Amino acid sequence: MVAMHELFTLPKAELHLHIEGTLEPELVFALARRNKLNVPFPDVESLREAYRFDDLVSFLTLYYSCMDVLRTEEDFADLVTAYADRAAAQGVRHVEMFFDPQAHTSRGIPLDVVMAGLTTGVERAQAAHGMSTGLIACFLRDRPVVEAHETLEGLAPYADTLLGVGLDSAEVGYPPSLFTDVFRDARDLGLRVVAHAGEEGPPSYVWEALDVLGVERVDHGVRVLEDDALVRRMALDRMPLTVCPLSNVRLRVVPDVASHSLPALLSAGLVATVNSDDPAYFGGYVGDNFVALARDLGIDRDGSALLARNSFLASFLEEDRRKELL
Ligand code: ES4
Ligand code: ZN
Repeated sequence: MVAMHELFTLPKAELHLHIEGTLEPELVFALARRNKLNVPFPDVESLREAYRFDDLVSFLTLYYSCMDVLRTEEDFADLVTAYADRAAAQGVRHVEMFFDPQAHTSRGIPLDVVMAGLTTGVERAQAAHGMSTGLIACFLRDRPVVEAHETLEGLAPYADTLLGVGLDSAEVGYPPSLFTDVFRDARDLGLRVVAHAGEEGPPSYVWEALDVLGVERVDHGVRVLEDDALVRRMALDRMPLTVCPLSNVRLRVVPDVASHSLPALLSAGLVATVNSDDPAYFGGYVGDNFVALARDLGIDRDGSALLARNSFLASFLEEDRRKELL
């Protein structure tokens, strides 16, 4: 069996990572102290104990509540630094990082504070680890569509700093087509577009993400296997999927890693990648996801190398950097 250290040193790109989902309980308490805030848990252990979820929505409740400790530019910069240090130790050479502007602006944190902090953080990651980065702003699909439009207006001055936009939060009941106009405007600003689809939602949401939003990559997408025509379409287009095995287990999309459909996605000819999603909440960073796949699904050295290669192919890297990393 392939050794754990080999999977950690294997160079890879991470393409599905919510920076707010890297907030470890220790950092929640440290930032609360710095900002003179109360945490509604007595200590780190009891907060970590609360990281047990029944589904996506039960996770999101805790995820949005913990991020209340993120207040200042330095908080956002430190969050990115803590992630980059851990990710670099697990072989991440390039990351396309999601953030949720509305989760901050809706509680009174100005977008310029968020952007300045994240920018400082990614500059530090580049300097410390030679890690390249892209920022992807996600719209919260369970909030009013008009708010997504306002958010894109707020983001427009940062279009040069941003890689793209995405769509996340509670999926079922919020089909991608609600965001048709927002995504058209984002594409007009020259932004790359992705969306979460087919995590808990049906294959029809993936069709909409492709045909209506014009996404260039599908986040999660594990439910595409329920629709043969969709699988054929995505294989033919080499449309990448950002799969998050430990997330799928923790949010009960699948019962365990051993029954994950990643091998079936690869056999169907899809460009699947492995990612950590919200590593502080789901029990591991991207290297830990590779280790779980090796242990529980028997993914060997060649399989892991293919997944790492797919991560660079599915990235939005510029060609010189892609060649350097491949
Ligand atoms: C998320 Cl796992 C997942 N799905 C949808 N939205 C999210 N936001 C943060 N993590
Ligand atoms: Zn996600």
